[in-house]
Amino acid sequence: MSASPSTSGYVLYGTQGSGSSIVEIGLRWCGQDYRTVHASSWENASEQDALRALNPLMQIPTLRTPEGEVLTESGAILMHLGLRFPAAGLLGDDAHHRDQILRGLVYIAANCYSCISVIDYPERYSTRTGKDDRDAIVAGTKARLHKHWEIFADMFPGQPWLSGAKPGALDAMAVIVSKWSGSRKHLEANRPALFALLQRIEALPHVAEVCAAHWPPKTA
Ligand SMILES: N[C@@H](CCC(=O)N[C@@H](CS)C(=O)NCC(=O)O)C(=O)O
Repeated sequence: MSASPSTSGYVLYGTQGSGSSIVEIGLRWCGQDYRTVHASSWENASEQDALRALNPLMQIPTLRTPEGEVLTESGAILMHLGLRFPAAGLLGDDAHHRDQILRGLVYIAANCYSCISVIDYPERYSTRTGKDDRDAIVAGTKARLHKHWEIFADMFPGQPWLSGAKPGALDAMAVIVSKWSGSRKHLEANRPALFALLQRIEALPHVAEVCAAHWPPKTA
């Protein structure tokens, strides 16, 4: 991930292919300058001490605001950006859409992103250490994750975007979290309308740029 020079803007801790991409989309939609710091819990050759000092969970995205405040939790960071830069419209343009965007952000964080953590680190969620036990946790959690996306699709129809008349915070969160653990493939087969909407979100200018940097097209 390339770092854009900034001395006074936002500082985003993250790495390629991770949830820090959610915040990059939000920052770009708000026209905010930011600098990235390469850090993750799984890359020893990254700024792990600095990340741990800001976020003891060592999770990314972790964001330092221009004022030096530390923000974690992707949904909360998008809410912060939406409230601070209302003209960008991340939280919609009326109370009804705002309420549904907040609901959707918490839904994805609580029901989808949380499953990704279990799938990535099943050993954290079991007292059993055998491979079969881990495999069973991963398989069960993946099935539950896909169910959660189906329910999301039924509850949050595009109007025409997930955030309402314009793409916003819910679109940024959904487009990235749905990239993991076979969710898109599952939606393609089971909820094609949401799958198509996610493709449209991914084609939006700032989203396409961020996704190309985080998931570079494979060269044959
Ligand atoms: N609840 C957090 C979850 C963040 C999260 O799980 N991030 C992953 C990367 S996409 C992470 O840093 N995992 C490392 C770990 O848990 O050790 C959020 O919504 O931002």
